[in-house]
Amino acid sequence: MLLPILSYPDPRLRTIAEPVKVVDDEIKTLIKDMFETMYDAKGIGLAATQVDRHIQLIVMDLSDDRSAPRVFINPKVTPLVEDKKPYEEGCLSVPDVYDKVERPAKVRIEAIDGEGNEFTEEVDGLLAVCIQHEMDHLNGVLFVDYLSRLKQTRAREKVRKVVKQREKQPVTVKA
Ligand code: K1U
Ligand code: ZN
Repeated sequence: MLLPILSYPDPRLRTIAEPVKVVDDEIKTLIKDMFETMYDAKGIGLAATQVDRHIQLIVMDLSDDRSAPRVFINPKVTPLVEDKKPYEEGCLSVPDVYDKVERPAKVRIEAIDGEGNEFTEEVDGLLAVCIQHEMDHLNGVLFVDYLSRLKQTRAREKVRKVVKQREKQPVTVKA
């Protein structure tokens, strides 16, 4: 099932997510729906906050062919280096807005996967960027918060236009 994605500046995007208590069938259905929603929106990541579910759950797929789905439940992310790298970020909750954000280049992720198993991983590159972006969502933070006030105002205007345009478009039904 496709889930509606909240758009900036919706105040629900500022909600702090609660830890997941148990990886049960309800969570597994949400994970499935979040993947469907993320793939449909052509994203590489999605936090539960963005679909108005305020629990610590992230889905991600950095592959070109949707072959590498990843689930992060109750993630803890620790920077491993002081060195910060800029990356041109986008966000499904801030459509058509892209800008450079600097984040630590290497991080440790401690999380639970979609089957309820704990894992630890040290990552860099796009995975490090994306997990920090998604962690921010779970903490009510958006990448535009790192930009100037002027850029935030422009982003709000841009999103308002995109949402208005999308509302005008006819709904397409997939076979
Ligand atoms: O959290 C989100 O809204 C998903 C977001 C993840 C992300 C992309 C790039 C940098 C950091 C986090 C997106 O998937 S944005 C849309 C997108 O497909 C994309 C944008 C830039 C590069 C790669 C993909
Ligand atoms: Zn985002």
